[in-house]
Amino acid sequence: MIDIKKEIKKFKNVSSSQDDVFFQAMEEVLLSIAPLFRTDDIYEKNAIIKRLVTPDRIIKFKITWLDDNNKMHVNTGFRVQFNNALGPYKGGLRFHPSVNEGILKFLAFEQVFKNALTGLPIGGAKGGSDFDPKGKSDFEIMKFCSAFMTELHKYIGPRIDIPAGDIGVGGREIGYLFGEYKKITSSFEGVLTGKPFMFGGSLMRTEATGYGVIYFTKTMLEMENKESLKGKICTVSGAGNVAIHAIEKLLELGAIPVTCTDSQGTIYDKKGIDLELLKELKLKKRLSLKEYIKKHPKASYIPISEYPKDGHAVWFIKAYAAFPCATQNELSITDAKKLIENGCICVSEGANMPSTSKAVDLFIENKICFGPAKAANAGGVAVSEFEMSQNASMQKWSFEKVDEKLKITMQEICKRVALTARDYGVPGNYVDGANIAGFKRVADAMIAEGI
Ligand code: NDP
Ligand code: 2IT
Repeated sequence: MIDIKKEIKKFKNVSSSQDDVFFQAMEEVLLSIAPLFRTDDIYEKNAIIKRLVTPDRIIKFKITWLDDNNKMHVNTGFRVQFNNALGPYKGGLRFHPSVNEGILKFLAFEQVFKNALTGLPIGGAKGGSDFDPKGKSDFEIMKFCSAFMTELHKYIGPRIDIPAGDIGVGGREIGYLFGEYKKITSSFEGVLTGKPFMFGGSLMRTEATGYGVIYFTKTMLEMENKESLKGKICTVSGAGNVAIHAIEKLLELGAIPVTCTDSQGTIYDKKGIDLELLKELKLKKRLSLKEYIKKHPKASYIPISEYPKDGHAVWFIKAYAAFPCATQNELSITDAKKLIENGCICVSEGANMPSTSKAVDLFIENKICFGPAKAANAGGVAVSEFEMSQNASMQKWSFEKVDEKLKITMQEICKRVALTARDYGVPGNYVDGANIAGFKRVADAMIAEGI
């Protein structure tokens, strides 16, 4: 019988330093699915582990573009097409200076299981570039997106691979990418999701990930017989697409989200975050969160230079529930200890893998209601799939219809994960539940398709 721990060690020995995050994601999945290998040899016979942790292909390309002063720049672009057993490759694009092959491999790997959990016919992929959108003019963003698509268009298509947004890529970037794809191919088709509404975007795609996290959490709290979020203090990290819409839904449900963060600092506003101001600062003007206290002098701004050692200021604030919605590994073991010490009963991940492995283990040990990213933040990609359906059938669904379908999808994911955890003897462990449920869908499809 296969020894999962030995398999993990083998992969660790051959992985490069860039692969740290990929290894972290892979190890968690492999440890969760170990029990499946004890009762049945079908996965071992079909070499499923090796096949599942190896991406179908990694595409890497050069992007040359001109800034507003006609200075030439070169960046690297990637698309990791990980697995298409369940449907065409699907997943976002990230534009951030930290992007490298290892980060995109981890994100694409996670996407495979996340997309499987939605129950929708989509495989997993991720892409992006080390391009830094900060401080760039609209024209520079447009020129970069055009240059990026000049290469990427060769590898994507509405039945092949459908990219969307992620960090640094929102409606503006998807619009420019779509425009360039159309120009090169002369084809108006649903090759990207998260498009502006006027040319095929779905209503609610912008809100979907953040709203979805809160719908998932609401169901999880009900299933675990915990008090609802109404009237409760919540902490949220991030100040981008996911964080803003998680805060919006929390406010709608009567919760009190008191924080948001960006890469430079944390805002703590005891009265509850001023959502309109946050949207104006981050979505319209793309300014630093520091500006928030100009209008709300009683709120505090904590710069990163004042963060606790090995920790993040946002997780040191007392809260009933915490929602990490910025980036990977932003919640350390020190943060997890502090959250638990301060009486936090729920952590739900809007970002991809925001909690370190040790933090996750501590949450599980302490029976915290923990919603892992691949389940809790699947609402974004689910609505992306709704956008693909609308494009394919030339329809436009109402906001209410998409919202209702999103709600049902998040409830179903939550229930599927909870029931799987119960069936495999780990009730309340949504990490194992999500990994096992996602794995079974993908692995069974791979076996049915042959090699
Ligand atoms: P945005 O680019 O809209 O916002 C990202 C936010 O996180 C910004 O406030 C940014 O700060 C902050 N941030 C980014 N990188 C870092 C970093 N290295 N350190 C500290 N802060 C950082 O991205 P999204 O909101 O779309 O994405 C946030 C997370 O959610 C990511 O993990 C993404 O993979 C995940 N996700 C996104 C989905 C989507 O539909 N967009 C779907 C599912 C998951 P600053 O403003 O200073 O740059
Ligand atoms: O991490 C994610 O799920 C996303 N960035 C969204 C992917 C998508 O295809 O909508």
